[in-house]
Amino acid sequence: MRRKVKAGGGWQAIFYTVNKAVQVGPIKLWRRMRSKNACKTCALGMGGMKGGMVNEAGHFPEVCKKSLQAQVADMQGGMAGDYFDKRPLEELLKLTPKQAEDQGRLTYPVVHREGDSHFRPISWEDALKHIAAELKAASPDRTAFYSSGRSSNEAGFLLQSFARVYGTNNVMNCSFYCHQASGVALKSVFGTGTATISLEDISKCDLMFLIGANPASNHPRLMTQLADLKERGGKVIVVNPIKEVGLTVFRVPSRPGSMLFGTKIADIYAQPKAGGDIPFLVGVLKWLLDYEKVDLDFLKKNTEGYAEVLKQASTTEWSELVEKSGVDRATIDATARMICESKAAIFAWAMGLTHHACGVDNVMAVANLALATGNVGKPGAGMLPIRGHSNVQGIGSVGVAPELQPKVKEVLERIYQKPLPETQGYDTYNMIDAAGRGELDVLFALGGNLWGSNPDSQWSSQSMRKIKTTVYLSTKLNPGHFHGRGQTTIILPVLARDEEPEPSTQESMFNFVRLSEGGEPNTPGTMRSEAQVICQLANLVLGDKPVDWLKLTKAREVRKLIAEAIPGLQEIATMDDTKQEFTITGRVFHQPTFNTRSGKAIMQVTPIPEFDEQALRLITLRSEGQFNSVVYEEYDLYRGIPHRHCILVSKEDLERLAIKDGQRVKVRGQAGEMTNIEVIKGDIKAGTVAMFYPEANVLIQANLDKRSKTPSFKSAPVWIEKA
Ligand SMILES: Nc1nc2c(c(=O)[nH]1)N[C@H]1C(S)=C(S)[C@@H](COP(=O)(O)OP(=O)(O)OC[C@H]3O[C@@H](n4cnc5c(=O)[nH]c(N)nc54)[C@H](O)[C@@H]3O)O[C@H]1N2
Ligand SMILES: Nc1nc2c(c(=O)[nH]1)N[C@H]1C(S)=C(S)[C@@H](COP(=O)(O)OP(=O)(O)OC[C@H]3O[C@@H](n4cnc5c(=O)[nH]c(N)nc54)[C@H](O)[C@@H]3O)O[C@H]1N2
Ligand SMILES: [Mo]
Repeated sequence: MRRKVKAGGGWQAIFYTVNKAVQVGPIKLWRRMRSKNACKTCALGMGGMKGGMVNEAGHFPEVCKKSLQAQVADMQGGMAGDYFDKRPLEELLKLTPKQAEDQGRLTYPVVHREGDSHFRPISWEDALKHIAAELKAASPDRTAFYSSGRSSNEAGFLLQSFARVYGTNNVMNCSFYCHQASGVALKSVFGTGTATISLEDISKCDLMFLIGANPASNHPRLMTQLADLKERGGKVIVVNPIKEVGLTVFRVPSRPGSMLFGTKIADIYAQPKAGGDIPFLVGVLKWLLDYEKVDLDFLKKNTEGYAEVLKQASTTEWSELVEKSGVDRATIDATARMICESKAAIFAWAMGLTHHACGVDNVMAVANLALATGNVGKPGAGMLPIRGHSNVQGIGSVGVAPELQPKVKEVLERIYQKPLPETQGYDTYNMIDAAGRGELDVLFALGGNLWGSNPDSQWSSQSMRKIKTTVYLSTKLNPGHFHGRGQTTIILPVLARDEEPEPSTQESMFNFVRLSEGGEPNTPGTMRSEAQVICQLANLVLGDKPVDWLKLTKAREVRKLIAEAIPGLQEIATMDDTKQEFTITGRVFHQPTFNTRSGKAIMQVTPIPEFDEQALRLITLRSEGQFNSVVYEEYDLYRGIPHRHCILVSKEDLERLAIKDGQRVKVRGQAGEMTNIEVIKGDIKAGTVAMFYPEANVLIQANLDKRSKTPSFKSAPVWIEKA
């Protein structure tokens, strides 16, 4: 029998917590959760100098099941010394994401060479020597440096500095597959790529417009904020093709009333087709125009380009907007009415908007609506991209991206006494593409699972196999280590941030910079800190002049350089002594003066995207029990999906295709197919289906947004075939 909960949060989260605490020892776990380190999961941010489970407003206890999952997983025992002797590559290639995660902590470096039957242990010294020799032999433009968003600002800064002093701009981070579309859109509209609000603003808004995001699973602590908003009489509008149970009713574990009765979250739940957000948002704007509810004074004073945007809304027919969005007139009208009744609205979104070939336009369409109602540049209102990894924003801030701001480049050239490369660096997709063309000799990956996050898994495997030397710095195994192997593959075991000998810093999605004090690993082994590994390698490749890289293993020294080079991060230089955490200045807008040349927001017309109407649109998403490509639980309790090889299909599509709930089918995509997939009937918009990432990446052909280079992971054409 399939289990499905009737509300998000609640007892299941508490039972899970107790269960996990028993596994690793409650006292040990409590100490680790309360240690002065930034939380490892999402970028909502908690922990740091105020102690674990405390948010930036100082509120305690902030608890979340995901945070525990990540913590317990890092506290697992280490893999046995003969682990790899006992398991040939053939066997490792069969590990599922969950199995790979459950093998335990990596505690010693291993290497695999093309043709070997097994990975085998290698000493740190030999591993680093080998990597250094390969880097020295390679031309820098044939190498690439990737970082996930879990690493610290210090490790990220060292990584990009090392890569650039060595000679390449092929530096990128996971945000190219994540919020890059938000960054591009926000930068072009407001002149800044991040949230325009602070955490405090959420407690001042009276409406949250939540589009293309599932915080019930992925940012659970945001649900506490939404429950509070509801309690003080505010409203929530959800726009999502899937009726996510946790966005309907949520039981906040730390609130007795909410636990008992559940807090109703969505006042309006609009279900567009996947990729149907632009016609929906333009429709809302059209209603506001029709009823003279657009704030024209605000637009005239504070924006450019509004006339064209309003003209698009007034000249597009209702029939087209309703048809292409999949949302009926009554829901569009109600949404518009609720927005104009609000005094301060926050517009929040995540991957449901960015993972499309029209990702940048999607975010611009939200910005247009926020501006048309005067909801940016005042307290309690503004734009909130709900970020992914705990330090993905910081990794971008410190320059782990193909392009540096000219001023940052200038300072770095002074620090490192060397002109830095002028070439256009690879973004994430380009990097795999270059590998496929045989143009990559070394790939250095600081965390993450590049293979698993990439569309078209088979193509990724084939492309990555052509890289001469691939290096992964990881805490635990994932299938990417094997399927994304190079001709030589080296896996280096690293410490998590709360185990590092040196303090490190992280930036939340509210531009708040936290200090993590580090700590001791729970598992014995030869793991090193990420920063240490980068410095040691840089020393072997570049020597100690003009920069003494080994001196930079002292995090305080790195923070001095970050403060000098990165605008807004000056205070980081003295953090070791002051322990003062801070908000990066110039990003939060409580006045409608923006960082663009004219100081005005630049509104832009968002064309209505076209889709292949013959195909189903596939959304690939996260289950309730996973963190990106890491799977903790096979069952998705929130959606009632019993395992990972399922496809969520609407009642209408089941009838149209004459298939039944529970039936096994073949799902065909542009890049590949998956067989023996169980059909699950669910409340999802007709024409749209959903499967789990990363497994479903075998189906998806890379169809990139032109401006952000983000693949359309959430509107990929697929076809269901009866087995
Ligand atoms: N527990 C947990 N927390 C996480 C993560 C995790 O994997 N697990 N991952 C972290 C990372 S890196 C990220 S980026 C975030 C991801 O956070 P989310 O973006 O919330 O994650 P997704 O599961 O990708 O879900 C996106 C939501 O968008 C909806 N959606 C899909 N397509 C469309 C569309 O076309 N229009 C609209 N309006 N909605 C759509 C889906 O139905 C789903 O509810 O979470 C971070 N936090
Ligand atoms: N089809 C599809 N594809 C997607 C997405 C989707 O929704 N659908 N989402 C995209 C998104 S939003 C993102 S952010 C990317 C995710 O891309 P990545 O960030 O590259 O991938 P993760 O799965 O988060 O990486 C997990 C691995 O990181 C390592 N790790 C964990 N903790 C640490 C640590 O402290 N230090 C180090 N060095 N390593 C650590 C472990 O080995 C673990 O297996 O995937 C993208 N790809
Ligand atoms: Mo992400």
